[in-house]
Amino acid sequence: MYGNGYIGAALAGAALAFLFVSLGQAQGLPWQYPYFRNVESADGQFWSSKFPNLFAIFEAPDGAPAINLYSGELYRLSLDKNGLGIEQTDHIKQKRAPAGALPFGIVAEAVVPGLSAWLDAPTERYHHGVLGDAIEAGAITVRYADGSTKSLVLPDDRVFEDISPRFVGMPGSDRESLLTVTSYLNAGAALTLIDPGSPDDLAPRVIAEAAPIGTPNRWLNPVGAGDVDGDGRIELLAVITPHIGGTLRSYELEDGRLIPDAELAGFSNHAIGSRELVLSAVVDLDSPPDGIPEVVVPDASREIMNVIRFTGRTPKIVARLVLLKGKVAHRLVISDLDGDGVPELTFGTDKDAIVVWAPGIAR
Ligand SMILES: [Ca+2]
Ligand SMILES: [Ca+2]
Ligand SMILES: [Ca+2]
Repeated sequence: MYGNGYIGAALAGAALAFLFVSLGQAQGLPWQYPYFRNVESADGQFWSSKFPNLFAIFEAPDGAPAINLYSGELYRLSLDKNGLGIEQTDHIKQKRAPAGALPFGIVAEAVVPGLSAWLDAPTERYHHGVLGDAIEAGAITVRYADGSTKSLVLPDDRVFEDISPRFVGMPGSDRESLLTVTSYLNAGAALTLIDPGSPDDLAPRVIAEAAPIGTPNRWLNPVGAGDVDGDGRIELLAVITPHIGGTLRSYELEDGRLIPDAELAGFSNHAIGSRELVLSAVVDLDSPPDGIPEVVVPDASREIMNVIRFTGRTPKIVARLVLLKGKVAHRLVISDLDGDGVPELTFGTDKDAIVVWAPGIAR
C-alpha cells in the first residue's frame, strides 16, 4: 500500500500548530509531506511531516524519536490510527562526554546498568576532519558501575575516528563489547572491537580488528551487530567509504580478527562533515519478528532508505523508501511507535522532513 496520499494545503498551517503545543499535551499531526514513495514492499506504510528549523533527532528516554528544533524546543513523536502526533518534552537519553573528552563526543551506555564509555584524549594528529572537525580521539575511557574509570590509550600512529563507541553483545561473552573505528595515520580506518575490562581486573583492550582500508583519509561508519545471516554467529556491520560510493559489509570474528563475510555495494550512512553517524541500524523488521535482524541503510545518494536481508547467498534489498525530495540526514531511530510488536523506522531529511516508515516485510 502507498502512503495515505497527501494534504498539501495543510503544510503552511502545520508549522503554526507547534506554537500551541505544551508539556503533557499531545498534538496530532494529521497531514503529510508528499515527497516519498514506498516501493518493493507491498504492505509498507509511511507517515511524514515537515518540521521547519529541524536541528536534530534524538531518542526520548523511552526510545521514541525526539525532535529538536533550532529554537531548543523538543517534541516526542507518537503514532496511532490517526497518524503522527507530537508532545512537548524536555528529556533525551543522550549524554555528552565529560569536559576534556572528545568535543561533541557522546557517552555510550551498556545494557548492564552503570557501565558506560566515551572517546577521550582529543588530538589533531590525524588530518582528515570528516566528522565535523579535525579533532579525533587518542583514547577510549570506560566507567564501571562502582564509578571508577579506566582508559585504553592508542599509540601515536592511530586515532579513534568516531563520535561515540557502541556497546554490542557478543556470544560466549558475559559482557558487552565496544564497537568503534580506529584510523591509522598511514592506512585509514579499521572496524575495531574492544573489551571494556573491569574495575578490579583488566583494562579496556582491543580484542579484534579488521584490516584497515589501506589508504589514509579513508573512513568507515559502523552500522551495528547481529546474526544477520541466521548462522548462529554475530556479524558486525559497517559501510566502508560512505562518502565515495560505500560498500555495506558484514564481518565475522575469527581468532582475534574481523574477517569480511558478505557485502553489497552502493550505500552511505554519513553526510561528510556531519556529526550525525546514526543513519543506519541492525533490527528485526519482520511481522511477526523472525529473530533474524535486517539491515537498514540509505543508498549512496542517501535519497533511498533500504531494508536488506543477509540470509541468502548474497545480501538482497527487500524494501525501499524513495525520497523524491531531500536526503537522509538526521538520526535513524528504531522504536515501535504504534505498539504492534514491529518497530517503525524514523529519520529526518535535509529538507526538514520527519519520516516514519513501516516497511511491511514478512518472510
Ligand atoms: Ca551470523
Ligand atoms: Ca527478520
Ligand atoms: Ca510498530
